[in-house]
Amino acid sequence: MKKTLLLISVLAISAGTAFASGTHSDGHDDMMNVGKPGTASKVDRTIEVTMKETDDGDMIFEPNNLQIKKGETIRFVILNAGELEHEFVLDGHEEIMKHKALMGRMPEMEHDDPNAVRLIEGTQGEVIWTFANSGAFEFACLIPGHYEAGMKGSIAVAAR
Ligand SMILES: [Cu+2]
Repeated sequence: MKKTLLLISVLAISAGTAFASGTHSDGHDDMMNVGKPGTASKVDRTIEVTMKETDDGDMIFEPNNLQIKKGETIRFVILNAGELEHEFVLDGHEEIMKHKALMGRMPEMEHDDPNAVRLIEGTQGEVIWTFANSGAFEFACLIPGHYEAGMKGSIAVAAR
């Protein structure tokens, strides 16, 4: 009897794991111009990015200019040191602009995308990302008004 219960729970755990890795795998579905979700065990380096408001009324990312090499897997540790909610969205310029327009129409839109993290003030989160393509990409906060207030940054991915 005990053995049967144990077997069932093992099956349940492995089914859960399979599902989790399925949604977070690096299959073709997750591939974007900017790259794909990275694996924690394959992180090459960590980049810390702080989000905050300034005394001048700007909203910024610090740093706002990143240099990455094609193929690198980066752990972005994002800290919201401001007094408002902010987000970090990683994408190509066009995709950022489309997403921004969508957010303008639906400000309460919640996303659970692997290339983004939304943080309330005083909290920290992370995004692990593999930059599979060289080129110019961006990161931004798409909460209405924040991009215009300065919440954008550039990422240059150099070919090796
Ligand atoms: Cu913001």
